[in-house]
Amino acid sequence: MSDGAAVHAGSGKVRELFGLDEDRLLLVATDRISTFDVVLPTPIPDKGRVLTGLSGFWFARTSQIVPNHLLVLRPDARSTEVRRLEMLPIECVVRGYLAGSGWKDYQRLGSTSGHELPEGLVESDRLPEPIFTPATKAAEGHDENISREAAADLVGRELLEDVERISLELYSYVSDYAATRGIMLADTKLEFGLDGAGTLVLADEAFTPDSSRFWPADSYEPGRPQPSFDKQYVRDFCEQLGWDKTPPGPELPQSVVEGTRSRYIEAFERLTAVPFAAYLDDPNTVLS
Ligand code: PZK
Repeated sequence: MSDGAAVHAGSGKVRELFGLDEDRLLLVATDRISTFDVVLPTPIPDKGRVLTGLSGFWFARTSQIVPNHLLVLRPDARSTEVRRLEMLPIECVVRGYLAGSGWKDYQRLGSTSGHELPEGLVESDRLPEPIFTPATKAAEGHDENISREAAADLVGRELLEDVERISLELYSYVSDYAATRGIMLADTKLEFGLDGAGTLVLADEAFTPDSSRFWPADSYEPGRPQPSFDKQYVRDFCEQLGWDKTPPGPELPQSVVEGTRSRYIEAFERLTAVPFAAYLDDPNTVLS
C-alpha cells in the first residue's frame, strides 16, 4: 500500500471512490448519467469533468463559510484528491422551492421534515424561507426525509445545529450567486464529515447538477414541474419512448447526447464564467 496503488473503496451510481492512503481518497466523476434513478448505457462526454469543475469552483468560493475536503484537482479535470473524513450518517438537504420529495411530503402532510408550511402552495412554489430537511442515507433506493429530532438522534444535537446553520448559509450564498446568472437553485443535498480534530468539513460533490435542482430562471412558472437545466432532453426522450423506467435504461441517440452535453457545458460556463476549454487546459482555473 505504500507503492501508490489506489484501492477501490466504493461505487456510486455515477462516481467511483478509491483509497490513496490513510489520509486521502480519490473521487472520480464518470460520464455516466442517471434518469428516473436508472443509469443509462450511453455516457454524456465530459459530464464528469463539468461536475468536478463545478464542485471545485464552489469549494473555492465557500471555504470562508466552511472548510472542505478538496486537496487537489487533477489534470484529467474529472478526479480530485480529498481528505479522508468520518462522514456524518445524514444527507443535509436545503430547499428554497417545493419540488421532488418536499412537494410529495407537503401534499400528503402539509409539512416536510417537521416544517409546517403555509396552505395553498403549488408545485415548484418558492418557500417563505429556505428550510433544512435532513434525510437518511439509503444504501440503495431512495433517501428518506426525517425530522430534525430523528437527525439529532443520529449525529447529536450540537452537530445537527451546526450543519443546519452551515447548510442554510451555503444555500443562501450559492442561490444568490446562481440567480445573478439566470439559474435558480431549487434545492441541494450536502454531505459533511469530521476531520481528525473534530472540525466539520464539507465533503462529496457540492452544488452540481447531480446534487442539486438547477432550473432555468427564464422559464420558471409555479404550478407545474420545472424543466431540469441539464437532464430535460434525456427525460423527454425517455418519456416519448414509453420506457417503463425499470432497468435496463434505453440507449440515447446522438442528438440527445449532444444536446445534453451542451446543457452541462452551458451550466458550467454560466455559473463559473470560465470557458470550458480553459478549464480542460488548466483545471485549477476554477479555483481562483
Ligand atoms: C465518502 N462517499 C460517497 C462518493 C462513492 C461513494 N472525504 C470523504 N471521506 C470519507 N468518506 C467519503 C468522503 C467523501 N466524499 C463519500 N462515501 C464515502 C461516495 C463517491 C463515490 F462510491
